[in-house]
Amino acid sequence: MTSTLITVAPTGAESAKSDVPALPTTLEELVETAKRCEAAGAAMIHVHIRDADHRPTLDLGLLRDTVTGLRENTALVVQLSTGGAVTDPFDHRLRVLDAAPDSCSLTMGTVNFGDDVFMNPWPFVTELYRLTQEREVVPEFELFDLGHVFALHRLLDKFGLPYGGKVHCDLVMGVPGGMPGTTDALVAAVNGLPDAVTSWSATGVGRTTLPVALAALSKGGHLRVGMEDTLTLAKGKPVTHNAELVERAAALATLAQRPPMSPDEARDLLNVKR
Ligand code: KMH
Ligand code: ZN
Repeated sequence: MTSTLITVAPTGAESAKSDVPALPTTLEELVETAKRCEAAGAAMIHVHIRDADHRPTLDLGLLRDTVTGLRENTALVVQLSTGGAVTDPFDHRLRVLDAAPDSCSLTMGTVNFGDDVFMNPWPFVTELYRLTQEREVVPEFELFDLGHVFALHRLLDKFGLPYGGKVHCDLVMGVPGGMPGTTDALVAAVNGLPDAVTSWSATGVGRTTLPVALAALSKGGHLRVGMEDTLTLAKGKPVTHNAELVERAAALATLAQRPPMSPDEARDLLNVKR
């Protein structure tokens, strides 16, 4: 392990633009964010988009424009969220693959999500997985809980490897309802990963961001950071641009003797379609 994949998740579906004006919600803001985050060390972008009223949407035309805009302006690996918002119907979430991203998120089970429920029943998980294989899109398995780790064993045993043959996971920690953002939980999850896993990253929501990043680096993992998961750099210090979180992650990774990898290295790591 010589370098670190830094994924930026700049927007998410949970925060309102009116509450967080620094959240990139237009295509112009997203592209500007992507360029600055790439310069700061990000190699992949995890994308949720918003409509003209800054509300989460899975509109296919906007998704396609977003993939095009990011490809034209950056070299980042483009990963579209198939999680969307907790209110998005399954058919809209499946349709995300029609926008032909390099990668997509694929959550391995249902999880309580604050006061809501993020629904990922097994038949949906398997249908989405088969679709990624058919469309040649590399999934990133989102693991919010230890049970999701073992659901990944079941999925790979039954349906085989993803497109490209690599298996990349992201531990999403500290969601109220999922596994906590602690070193102990991270180690338990990583120790339970299937042998077929070739790389993994971790992200800690809210104040678990730093402990999770440090634990991930020391356990040999990669990093996901961004305003989807974290809105403050420290108590009372709001993030004013996603690049600040990427810069901090890059500094930590460099300190750990594992500097950020380039988008081309990330393409090799994940074996996305060229
Ligand atoms: N917004 C959450 C309900 C993903 O992008 O795949 C789901 C989420 C996971 O963010
Ligand atoms: Zn997401």
